[in-house]
Amino acid sequence: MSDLKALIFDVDGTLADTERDGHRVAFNRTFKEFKLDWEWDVALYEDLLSVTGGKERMRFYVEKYRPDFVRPDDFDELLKAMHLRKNEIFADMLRSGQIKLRPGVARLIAQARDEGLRLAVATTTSPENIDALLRFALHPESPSWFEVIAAGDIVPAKKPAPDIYFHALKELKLSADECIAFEDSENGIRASAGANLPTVITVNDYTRNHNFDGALLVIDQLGEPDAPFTVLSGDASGARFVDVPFLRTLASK
Ligand code: XBP
Ligand code: MG
Repeated sequence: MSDLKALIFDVDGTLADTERDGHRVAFNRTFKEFKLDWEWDVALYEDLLSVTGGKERMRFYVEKYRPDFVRPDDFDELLKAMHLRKNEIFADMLRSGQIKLRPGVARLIAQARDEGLRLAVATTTSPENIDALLRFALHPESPSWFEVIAAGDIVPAKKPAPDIYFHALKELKLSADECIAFEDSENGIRASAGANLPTVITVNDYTRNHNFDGALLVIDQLGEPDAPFTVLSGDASGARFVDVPFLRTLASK
C-alpha cells in the first residue's frame, strides 16, 4: 500500500446510528402524514435495510410486503414527495440533538484534520441528510471540512455497487490504496471493496452478523482512549482505539 492520504466515510450506521431511531422513525411519521397504513417496526426495518436508498427502500417494501397497495399513476412522484418529507423530519430530529455521532468519530476527524489527511464522504443517503448530520452532530462548519461529499442519486447505481466510491476517488484524484474507507454494513463493504478500498468496519446492532469478507479490520466502534474497541476480526496489533498513527500502520501493511 502507499502512504495514507485520505479517509472516506460512509454516513448511516458509521458516523452515527441513524437508522433505527432516525430514518425509520422519520419514515413512519411520513407514512402517517400521507395517510398510509404503513408501519416499519425495528425487526421489519432490518430486512428493509438490505435495500439502500430511501426511495428504493419504500418501493421494495411495497413490492415485498404490500402487494395489496394500489399504486397511483404518479407512484414515482409520490415516493419522491414522501422521501423529501422524511428527510425534513429527519433533519428536525438532528436539529433537536436526538442523534449523536458514534464513539471516536469526532476525535478521529479532528486528528485527521490536524495531521493533514483529506476527508470525504461516500454514501447512498441524500446530501441534505449529511449536511444536517455534520452541522448539528459534529460542528456547524464541518460540512466544509470534507473535500468530497459523494451522496444520494449522484450515481445511479447505489451501494452495494462500487460506483459511489469510484466517484469519490475520481474527485479526490487519489488511488484506492492511498485511502481508507469506513463502513458499517455488508452493502457498504461490497461497495468499498468493489472499488479496492482498504476498509475498516464498525458494526452496529443491525449489521453485527453481516459478512465483512475483505475488511481490513472489523471492530464494534472506533473507540476512545478510555473506552477501547473490541476486535471482531482482523489484527489490531494491540491498538485500543482508532487514531491516525494506527491507520497509517494499517495502510502500510
Ligand atoms: C444508507 C441508506 C440510506 C438511509 C436513508 O446506506 O441506505 O438510504 O437509510 O437515507 P449506506 P435516504 O450507509 O450504506 O450509505 O433516505 O436519504 O436514502
Ligand atoms: Mg452505512
